[in-house]
Amino acid sequence: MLGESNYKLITATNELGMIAESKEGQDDIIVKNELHLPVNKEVEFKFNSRDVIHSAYFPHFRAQMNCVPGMTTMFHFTPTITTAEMRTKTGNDKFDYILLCNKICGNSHYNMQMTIIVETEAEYSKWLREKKPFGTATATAETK
Ligand SMILES: [Cu+2]
Repeated sequence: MLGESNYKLITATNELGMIAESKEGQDDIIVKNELHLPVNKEVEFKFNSRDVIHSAYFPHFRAQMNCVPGMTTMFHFTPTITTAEMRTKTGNDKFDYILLCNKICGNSHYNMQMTIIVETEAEYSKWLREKKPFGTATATAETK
């Protein structure tokens, strides 16, 4: 369950406009440049936009979804091949799954990209444990 947010609350330290009092948001993890997913587990993506229409494009997963101001769009899928397995399969030890914006949305369009690491459940759990949930006093948006 994701916490509630409002784009009007977006600041330098609250990049998603999270509502601090939202009970569901206390355990939310906020990431910036890298998202980890456990392999063979269904993932639900929900998208919002604070300004214009963007398009979340996952070329390796053959998936794309518009991100629309004022509404939530979503899709779900199950990643079945880890990043490590893909590096072996493709013979490219630098292979990464990526998420890009696929709409020419403005000045920062070139910078709208994120790496997605698909990994084993154990690796994913370890990554998750290292993250500070939104509700902890010292948590701010990760700036990796
Ligand atoms: Cu864009």
